[in-house]
Amino acid sequence: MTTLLAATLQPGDYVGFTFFIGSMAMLAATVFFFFEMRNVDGKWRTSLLVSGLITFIAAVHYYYMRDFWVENGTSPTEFRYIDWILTVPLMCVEFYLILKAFGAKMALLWKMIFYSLWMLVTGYLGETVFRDSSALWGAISTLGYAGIFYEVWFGSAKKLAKNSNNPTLQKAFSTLAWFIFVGWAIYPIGYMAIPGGFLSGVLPLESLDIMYNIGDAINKIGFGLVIYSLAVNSKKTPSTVTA
Ligand SMILES: *C/C=C(C)/C=C/C=C(C)/C=C/C1=C(C)CCCC1(C)C
Repeated sequence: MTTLLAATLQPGDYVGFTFFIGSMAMLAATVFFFFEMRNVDGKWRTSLLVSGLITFIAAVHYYYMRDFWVENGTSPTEFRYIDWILTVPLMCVEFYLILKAFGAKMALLWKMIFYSLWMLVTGYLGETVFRDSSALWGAISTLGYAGIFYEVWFGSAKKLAKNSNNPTLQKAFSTLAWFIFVGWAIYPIGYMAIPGGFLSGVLPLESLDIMYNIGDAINKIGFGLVIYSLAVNSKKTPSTVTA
């Protein structure tokens, strides 16, 4: 029992590889976002701080999750959902923060947080307590996902971005909306690998963790980088680029 856990990572353990890569990537991204806070305009610092907190919370959970995986060879479901229940609402906060200057209200933030909690709590139940009916719970969970999707593609968040008349903001917002559409869709695909799920005959159960790990890296780090480039590009105010 004194062996280093890292030493138990076996050749061919691709899920384990993605846990280790994810762990390091989250750590590196956290350092980057925190250090870059001093290089952006004051009004963007909170957004960058939140980006760093998202990857920081994930880095800590990945540290536990990779050990859990190499030790047990099973999905670290609890750590996974504790991580998500903290980080997904923080991603909603990111939307709120960038839209605040253009009239976003707290009600929008609460609505998005409610949708994400709905999505995650019901997803957790389907993955654990009611695993035999994971498909049903996955469908219920998808309603929460659909709520967030609607908000950023058609709802009030979308309208605020549209009315901002700020092309830099609009570009960042639409990239984030694509993350919600394509990046977040990775998770339900992994979930469908659970026995009894729509893809359980096609995907081995290991794909669940591979998909979740890839999804986390893309979405958490990618989201943060979009916010970062928004902050950097917003520096170029019209008065400084003319002439
Ligand atoms: C950083 C973590 C993120 C962005 C996690 C996102 C998770 C989802 C979008 C999960 C969605 C699910 C469904 C839409 C249905 C099946 C159950 C879930 C929870 C995997």
